[in-house]
Amino acid sequence: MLTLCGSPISNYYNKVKLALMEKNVQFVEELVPTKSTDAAVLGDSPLAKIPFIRTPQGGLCESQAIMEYIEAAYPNPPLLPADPYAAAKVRELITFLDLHLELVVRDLYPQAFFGGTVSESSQARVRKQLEKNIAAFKRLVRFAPYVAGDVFTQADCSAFNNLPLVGMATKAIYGEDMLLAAGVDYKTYVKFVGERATARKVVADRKAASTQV
Ligand SMILES: N[C@@H](CCC(=O)N[C@@H](CS)C(=O)NCC(=O)O)C(=O)O
Repeated sequence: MLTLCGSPISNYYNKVKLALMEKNVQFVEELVPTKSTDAAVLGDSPLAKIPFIRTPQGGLCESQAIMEYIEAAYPNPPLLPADPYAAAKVRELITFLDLHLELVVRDLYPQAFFGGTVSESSQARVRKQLEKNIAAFKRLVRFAPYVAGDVFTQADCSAFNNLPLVGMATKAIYGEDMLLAAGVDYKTYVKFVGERATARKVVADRKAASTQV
C-alpha cells in the first residue's frame, strides 16, 4: 500500500492525489507539514518538501518523479499516451505548468495568500517573467477539452491544481488575473475537470483542510 504524505492544501500533493485516484490506486494519506526537521521525513524528502510517498521499496519525493513511478507501477488506466512523441508532449506541458508558471508565481504567495509582503521589485520581476511564460504556455495548451488534447492525462493533474493559483495570485497582486488577461480561459476548463468525482474529492478535502489551518 502506498502512503501519500503532505497536506491536502498543497497543489503538488493534489496533483499526485488526483493521479492516484484516477488510476484507482489504493493509498492512505498521512499529514506531514512542510519544513519538517524529522529525520524520517528528511530520509524520504531531503528538502522537506511535500508531497512525498512511501512505497514498499522506500520513499520518493518530487511530484513528477512520483507521477512517473505511479505510471510505471500502475499502468492502467494510463495517464500518458502510448505514443512516445505524444507522451513527451504531455511531459513538456507539465514542465510549463510546474516550472514556468507555478514556480514563478510562487514568489507572490507570501503576499497573495499569507498576509506577508513581496517587494515591488520582486513583483515587477515576476510579472515580466510571467508575461513571457504565459504567452509561451498559450502556444502549447490545447483545452480540447483537456490540456494536452482529447484525453485526461498527467498534465491535467497539474493544470487542475496549478492554473487557479496562477490566476488567484496574479489577481491579488496585480489586480488582474494574468491568465485571463492573456486569453487563457482556464476557468471553463477547471469547471469541466472539476466535475470528475476524483477532482471533486480533491477540492472537498482541500476545503476541509483549509478550514483547519
Ligand atoms: N518540485 C516540487 C515542489 C513541491 C513544493 O514546492 N511543495 C511545497 C508545498 S505546495 C512545499 O513543500 N513547500 C515548502 C518548502 O519548499 O520548503 C514537487 O514537484 O513536488
